[in-house]
Amino acid sequence: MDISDKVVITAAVDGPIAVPADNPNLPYTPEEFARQAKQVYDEGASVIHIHSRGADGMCTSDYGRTKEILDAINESCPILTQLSTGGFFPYEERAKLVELKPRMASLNLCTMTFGKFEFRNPPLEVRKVAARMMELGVKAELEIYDTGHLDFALRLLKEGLLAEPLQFSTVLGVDGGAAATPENLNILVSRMPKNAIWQMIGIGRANLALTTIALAMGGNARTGLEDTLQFTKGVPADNPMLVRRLVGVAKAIGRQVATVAETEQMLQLPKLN
Ligand code: KMH
Ligand code: ZN
Repeated sequence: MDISDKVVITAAVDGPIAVPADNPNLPYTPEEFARQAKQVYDEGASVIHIHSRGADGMCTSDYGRTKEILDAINESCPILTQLSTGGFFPYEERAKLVELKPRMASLNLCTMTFGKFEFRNPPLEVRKVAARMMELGVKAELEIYDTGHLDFALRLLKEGLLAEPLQFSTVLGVDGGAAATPENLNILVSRMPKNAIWQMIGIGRANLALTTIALAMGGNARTGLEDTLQFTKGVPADNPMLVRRLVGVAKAIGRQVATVAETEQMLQLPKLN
């Protein structure tokens, strides 16, 4: 099979907002992150996107705790780690996490309304962390919630702060970002550079429909409890079942999941420094 028939599946297992009371399957101990990493890897995910969590189950930007979680995942299976620099902690604490050298880290480009939160991404700080990620060899996963975010990423590329191929995540369905519609996805994808790599992140009820559309368009796709807490209306999800369903959709339309080695090649991940 040609590599272009392959699809990178990412599992976003927790996210910055949900608490354990929202869904009992949310991982928060290093052991549980490791166990679920292995489960989603066995289901076909080659990348795991994580937000660090403390012993109380709440999100944290604590450097030591995040290291423990990353180490536990790396010991459990070969899945590629993608660490979030998002969330609602002070920007310097979020930025410092890239020093842990995950293979990838999210990079959010612009400040925005995010449901009931303000998601701060000050332009000078974003530039600093982008430059540091390049130095370290940590690939930026560019989360774009609207067209202006794509334009800002292109500006950073021109400034030499991002390396090609750009790796975009189109995030649709956040209150404060663009709505989860096929039209919005199409606008974003059609404006990306030809050599860009992209995946769909569909928030909430739009998760399954939008990731399915993205798979049919040739994109990569992400799922997990960060993106939807429910499997179907009223039915709580867990991470392995969400990945299993997405892999099933991919296979049904003739796409095979990429292994870790194929993913490294497809995403052109740099060597860590
Ligand atoms: N839940 C995401 C869409 C990130 O991980 O960098 C928002 C977020 C971004 O937290
Ligand atoms: Zn995230």
